[in-house]
Amino acid sequence: MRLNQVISLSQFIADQQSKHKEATGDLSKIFRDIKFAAKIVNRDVRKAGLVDILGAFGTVNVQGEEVKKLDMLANEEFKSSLTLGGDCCAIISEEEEDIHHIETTLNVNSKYIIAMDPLDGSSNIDVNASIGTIFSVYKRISPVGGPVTMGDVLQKGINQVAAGYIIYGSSTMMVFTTGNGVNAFTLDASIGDFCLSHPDIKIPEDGNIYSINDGIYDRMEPGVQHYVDYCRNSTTKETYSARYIGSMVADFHRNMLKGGIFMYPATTDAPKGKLRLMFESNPMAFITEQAGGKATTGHVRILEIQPTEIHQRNPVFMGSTHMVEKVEEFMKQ
Ligand code: P6P
Repeated sequence: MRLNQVISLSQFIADQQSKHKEATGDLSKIFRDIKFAAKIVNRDVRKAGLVDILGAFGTVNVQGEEVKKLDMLANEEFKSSLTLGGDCCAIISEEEEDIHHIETTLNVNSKYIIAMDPLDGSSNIDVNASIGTIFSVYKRISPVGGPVTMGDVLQKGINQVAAGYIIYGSSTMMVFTTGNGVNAFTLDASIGDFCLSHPDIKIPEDGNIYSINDGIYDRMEPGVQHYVDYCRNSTTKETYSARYIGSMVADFHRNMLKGGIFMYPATTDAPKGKLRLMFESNPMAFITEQAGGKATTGHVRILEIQPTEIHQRNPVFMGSTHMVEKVEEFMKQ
């Protein structure tokens, strides 16, 4: 691809910013910081296979340094980049119990809050399966300059200013929305930048891929079991394929491009499901809806849920609209 055909992530963000006269450029700087950390995490993830050289978690490597688990490393990388960038006043992370307040002179006067799962699916690293970073951007509600409150971080998903993920797969891609559709950028290591590769992604209304952990079938509610049975016994005209690798970003990304439904239902032993509202469900639901799909708990729109706890969980059904509506029908019966 000739250089003059490439739209870099930085250029795209600058173009988007120019369309909003009121934009201050702070959100563009948040994306700058996320992009920087993503490139560092990408480098570390790609080295993970060299654990014998680098040393496994909890050991001391050949340089005499403590080796951190990659998800903890990713958490530190994103926190560090967002702190140094100066435009984020607080972070909530799947890796941390409470709000991480950023109170440097610059950051304390910024208006953006980040919710992130720094490295989702990290149990897949050892088997070299795709993993990802998931993030949401919110504007604080309480006055800038004061302490960030729980009300600032526990906002409904409809309040997201932006949401995205980075997938560390056969290629490294950054996929995000700022409320004007979904665009994907692929990292070109030779120039060290993300380049627009999938403009204006739309999820097909129908699909034939259903993604769910079949191993929890017996613990699912009957309506979800009936939908899985429906997919398994599909007639010749609607042949379904089961695709599930146990890494949400990878399963979600495939379904978004090809059409399909990703499900993590409530079970008898986990009545709220497994996935976290603030770090997985809300960002992926925002992206889903912006790409023309549907994202619910099987009963209510995910983006309308009023959070009450940082780490709360919820059942997840998201992807092709007609497939989500179909499972909701079974769940109503
Ligand atoms: P299970 C990874 O641990 C994760 O949070 C998501 O990325 C993934 O979709 C889900 O859990 C897999 O969970 O119970 O099917 O292994």
